Amino acid sequence: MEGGGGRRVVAVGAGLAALGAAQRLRGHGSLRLLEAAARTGGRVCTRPFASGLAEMGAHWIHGPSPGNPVFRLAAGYGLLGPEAAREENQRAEAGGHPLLPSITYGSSGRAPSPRAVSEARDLFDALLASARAFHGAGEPPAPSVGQYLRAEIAQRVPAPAGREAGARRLQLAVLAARLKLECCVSGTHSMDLVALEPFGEYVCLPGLDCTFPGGYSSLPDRMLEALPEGTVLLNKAVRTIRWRGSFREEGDKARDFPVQVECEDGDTFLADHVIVTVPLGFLKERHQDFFQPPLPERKAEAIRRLGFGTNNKIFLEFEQPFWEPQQQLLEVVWEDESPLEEPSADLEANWFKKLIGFVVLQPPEQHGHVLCGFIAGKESEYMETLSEAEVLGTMTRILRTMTGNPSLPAPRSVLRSQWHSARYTRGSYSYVAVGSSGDDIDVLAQPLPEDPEDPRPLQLLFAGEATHRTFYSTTHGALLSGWREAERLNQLFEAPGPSPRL
Ligand code: 6YU
Repeated sequence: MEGGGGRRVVAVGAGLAALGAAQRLRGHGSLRLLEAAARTGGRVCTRPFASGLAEMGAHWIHGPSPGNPVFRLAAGYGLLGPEAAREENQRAEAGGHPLLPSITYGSSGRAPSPRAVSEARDLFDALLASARAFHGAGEPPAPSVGQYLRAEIAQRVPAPAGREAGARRLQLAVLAARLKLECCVSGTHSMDLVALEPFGEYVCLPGLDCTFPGGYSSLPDRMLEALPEGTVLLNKAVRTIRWRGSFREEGDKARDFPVQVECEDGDTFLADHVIVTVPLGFLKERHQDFFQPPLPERKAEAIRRLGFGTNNKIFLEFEQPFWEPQQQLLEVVWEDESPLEEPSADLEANWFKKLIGFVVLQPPEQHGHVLCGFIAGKESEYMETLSEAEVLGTMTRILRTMTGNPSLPAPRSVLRSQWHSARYTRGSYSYVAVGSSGDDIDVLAQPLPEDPEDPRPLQLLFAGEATHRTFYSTTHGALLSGWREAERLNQLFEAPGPSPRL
């Protein structure tokens, strides 16, 4: 393959963006995917846990409906359950959140009034919808989603006198919990970091979020099976991409390539085109020395400005459930918290208060009695530095407090994700941060060299979730970005003109 004629294409990474590009690329001479990890799938990563499976990364298909390419692909491979296939399921508008029957626990160990909880949530949902409406508005009322929401909350939940004070405190505590949930959704430490004006540019597709009965990894596994053997090289971390060069293969002086990809193990790959699909977190940390020559300033700026934060999961396996069979989401409200007050900066003492609660893995016959907690931001990054035993101990303490049952049995086992420590990811997913906009996403996606008349076009192409303007942070955004870059190359290969230099 290496010695053959035709265009040589290398993709860096083997997550959904790179696998998607590999699926769609036509007419190339050779294609190699170089993946740093020992597995494909990237941030789609299913692991065995308890008697079932745990999704360490992507969990749901967000908006499983015909407009979602991950849904179409997964359905075509027969990877989805009967629920997802139902037409009503595909038509339902859930506004980007999985809709699950829930119960709310208060930090005092007493259940807060369901009516008060649902009123506060309705208020929050209305405010969030109004935050999305500023997209395209010249002058948004605040720079960030968090500042806007807090200003609205201060106005709409005024300080009452006397007996009402307790009800207001609960309302504020529920609103604080909702803000933390949004941090998980946006993959950020604080909604104060998420830009208000572009917030509504993210598109929620219709459909009730669904999971993969055989694990999310069954999708990249199937995509991999369809590729010729040897296309993906695992444990092949790329150290440097040299572009705008003139590189020759030993023993083949006739042909020169504009790009050389050097791996950490010393192997090199020459290419006409390299599709870079590494996560934005990796680019933020490494772009200066990863590309030689360095990226143009405009692209480097976009990398710096766009946001990339951490959302982690904590799986807990129980001998017996302490929740009712119909409950699928256990939410946690810290009754002394308020969005109008600064959260504690003492991570060691308070990291666990950022946990939003737990999703119950379904069905129990497959998974056992397993809860999946979600935690975002710096607290989540701090959690990554603790031992599993420490995480399990803290989770046991929280659950005993919340349920008001000091002898609640401790979980039998624990498993947590550590996306911020992951060297080739450095966080969970992207968001449009204060000071950036959707234009930065487009700049990030722009191929190089920038000059369309360059005689050696499309040396570097950029794919990955953070390069999709309306579906960033999702698996469908990643897949579509890979298809987009493959199509860009297909058009080049199929364009009339001089045949590839051999
Ligand atoms: C979704 C969901 N979901 C939870 C958690 C995480 C993510 N997402 P990849 O990283 O996959 O591939 C790049 C590869 O490159 C990788 O394998 C590296 O090892 C490799 N690499 C890096 N450096 C290299 C080098 N030097 N050399 C060689 N190789 C190198 N998405 O649709 N549903 O439920 C979740 C969730 C904990 C971490 C998610 C979810 C995000 C997706 O997982 C992610 O976007 C894609 O898998 C990325 O694919 P890729 O190919 O781009 O990169 C308004 C507004 C709000 C906006 N947000 C709303 C949606 C919220 C997103 N959902 C999150 C929720 C969960 C639970």
